[in-house]
Amino acid sequence: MLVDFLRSALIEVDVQNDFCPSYQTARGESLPPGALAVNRGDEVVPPLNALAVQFARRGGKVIATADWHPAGHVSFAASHPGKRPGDTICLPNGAEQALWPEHCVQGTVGAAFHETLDLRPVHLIIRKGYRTQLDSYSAFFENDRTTTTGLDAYLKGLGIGTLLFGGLATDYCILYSALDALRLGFRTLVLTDAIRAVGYPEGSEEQSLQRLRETGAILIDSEAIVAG
Ligand code: VGL
Ligand code: ZN
Repeated sequence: MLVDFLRSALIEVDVQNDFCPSYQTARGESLPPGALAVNRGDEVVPPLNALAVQFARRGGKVIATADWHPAGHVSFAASHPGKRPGDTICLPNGAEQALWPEHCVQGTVGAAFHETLDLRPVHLIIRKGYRTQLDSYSAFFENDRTTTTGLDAYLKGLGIGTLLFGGLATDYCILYSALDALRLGFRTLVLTDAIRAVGYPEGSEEQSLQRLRETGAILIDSEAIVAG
């Protein structure tokens, strides 16, 4: 068996409206594209839903993460006079911070999970990036590399050794979450049909997949898990 469900968790990363393109809700309303819409971002939902049901049924854990920023967050270009999305700034601690459009502001429609994401099988929701001066791409550590979300301890406490990642976006939150997972000693699978990339800067999707492969992640189609 590819995955021992009892010792595995599915991590559904940031499947939120602001990362999704325009779509029709179940009530027939049209939602505009999210503030940081990822091309075909909503396509991650069907494979994630299918796998989440399998996980819940077979005793695995399902965790959803959410980017959850306060208004005026350090990662918003609008918080820095004269800066635009795509620019970078140097933080007081010397680290580089990429600047984005305002996105996933706490409590807004943009920060809500995409309405087609099935939350019934989800055991735990991890919110990240909710400190004004600190961004977080990884589900494990905020970008200062020391502030923990508690996810590592949760998983280790349950004896979970294998993680499967899907969601948004390949070149940011998936990349940094999966790299941290590898560093923390988890067997790390990235679901190639259940991720989509921002694609900025150019080539970032291919570079991210390459880096994940080189670091030891297993890139695999989610159907192989369901079938296996
Ligand atoms: C993300 C950019 C900014 C992500 C979050 O979820 O990949 N990307 N904030
Ligand atoms: Zn963000």
